[in-house]
Amino acid sequence: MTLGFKEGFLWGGAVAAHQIEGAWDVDGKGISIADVSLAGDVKNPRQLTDGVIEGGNYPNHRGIDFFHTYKNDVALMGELGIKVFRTSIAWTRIFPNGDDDQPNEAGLQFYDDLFDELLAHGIEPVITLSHFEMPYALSTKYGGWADRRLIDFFVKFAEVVFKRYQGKVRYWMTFNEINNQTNYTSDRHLMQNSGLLHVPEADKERTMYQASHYELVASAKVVQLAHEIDPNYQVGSMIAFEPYYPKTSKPQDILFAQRAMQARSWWGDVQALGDYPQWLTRHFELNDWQMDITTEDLATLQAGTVDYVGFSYYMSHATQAPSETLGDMHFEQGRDNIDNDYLTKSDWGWQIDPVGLRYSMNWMTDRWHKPLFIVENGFGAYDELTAEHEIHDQYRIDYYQSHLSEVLKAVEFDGVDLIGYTPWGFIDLVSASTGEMKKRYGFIYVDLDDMGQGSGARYKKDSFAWYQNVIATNGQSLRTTEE
Ligand code: P53
Repeated sequence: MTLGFKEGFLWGGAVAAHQIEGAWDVDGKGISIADVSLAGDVKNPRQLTDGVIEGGNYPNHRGIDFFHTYKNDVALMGELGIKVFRTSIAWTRIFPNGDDDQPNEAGLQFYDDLFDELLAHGIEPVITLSHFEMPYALSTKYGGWADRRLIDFFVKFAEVVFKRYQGKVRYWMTFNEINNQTNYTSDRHLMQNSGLLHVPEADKERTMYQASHYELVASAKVVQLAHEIDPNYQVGSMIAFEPYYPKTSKPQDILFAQRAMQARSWWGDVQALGDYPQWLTRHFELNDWQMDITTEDLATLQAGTVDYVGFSYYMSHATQAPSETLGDMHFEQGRDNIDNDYLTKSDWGWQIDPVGLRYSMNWMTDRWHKPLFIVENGFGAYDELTAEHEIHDQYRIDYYQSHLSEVLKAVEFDGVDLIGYTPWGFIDLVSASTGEMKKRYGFIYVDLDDMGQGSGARYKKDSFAWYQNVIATNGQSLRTTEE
């Protein structure tokens, strides 16, 4: 019997291309949907512009300039001791418009260079194919993922990179946080996930489901294609797992919380089990939506289930029944989320819940019967840089210590099969939800502010040495500080 994390456990760090690379228009790169998202903050949601507007503050145009600094940053990763580095391939570096005939060689070369640099430091790349950065032209020309033709464009992109990086990459994921569009009343989520622009209010929910369906078919095709190209390829889903708790033990609250879980996680059902859940098929019927879901699609979904479940975990939610009778239950995230009195929140209002991570790991394992890979977890916080260039981020260490302790319990006591752990933003980067730099996640501080001002210098935070030790001891160091 092994206790603790298994040998070869994949300790790592995670980022996404558009949040770090910058160089948004360099070497033939096309405009991505992230490139038309202005900066916002905790109170003001990011606005999307029609094309790139002169003088706008577009933080993803800058990122942390990783496109130019990656050699230095990879050396820091080596020092941290990570075994895997999760990033994405910016689709627009390879196919600037998404529907181009030929891939852009300069873009392909950049990732060859980056992957070679990583491998030279003993770090294996883990790659997300689509991480909130699809080609903007696919939105304007086709209406984003609401158009079936996007399936072929995506499969073509995947085929190019699967062939090109064979031997350099083993673990892939198809769509980042594919289920974040549960929050379909938010234009940002419709845009980030599916490139959907200006959808009429009354049609948002249906459009979200239709776009999701095409993404799921594309995902299943790509899983099969990966296995044909290289039987060693492991392709995962990527679900933003946010469990829902009932406010009370009142049966109506329990039932409604169950619907909330179903509504947020059905993408995982399709990707892991190959089938639509019955409540959702019924939901389509009750709404009289003529969904474009063919028998051939259903066969594709069955044949293209994922090898592992990749997921992010930041927070849990609570909810309560909106009525006593609960007939045709309709969950709407923006409306139905309530505070959990037992939890505290980050400065951005995200409820901190380490136990919820163990709960989630059990829930997913019971339901999906796949190995799990925690590909994001972390704490966005304001950091203070001292005059000596130090950052005393004990709050971040506390967050990781408490979450990883629960992960260890899930592995050790509950027998969950976990492949690896890649904390989000091992280096500070541009926030996806707000576009801020000051919502910092890293073990490494990047001296840049929300307007892109600063030296760009990298400084190790206190959490750097802490995580370094966790990796070096394969998680055994987590035990010493436990009460
Ligand atoms: P930021 C919302 C809720 C949960 C995860 O988020 C989310 C989001 C963002 O829409 O995104 C994931 O930067 C995502 C990353 C992102 C990270 O979590 O808003 O996969 O791209 O940066 C953290 O604090």
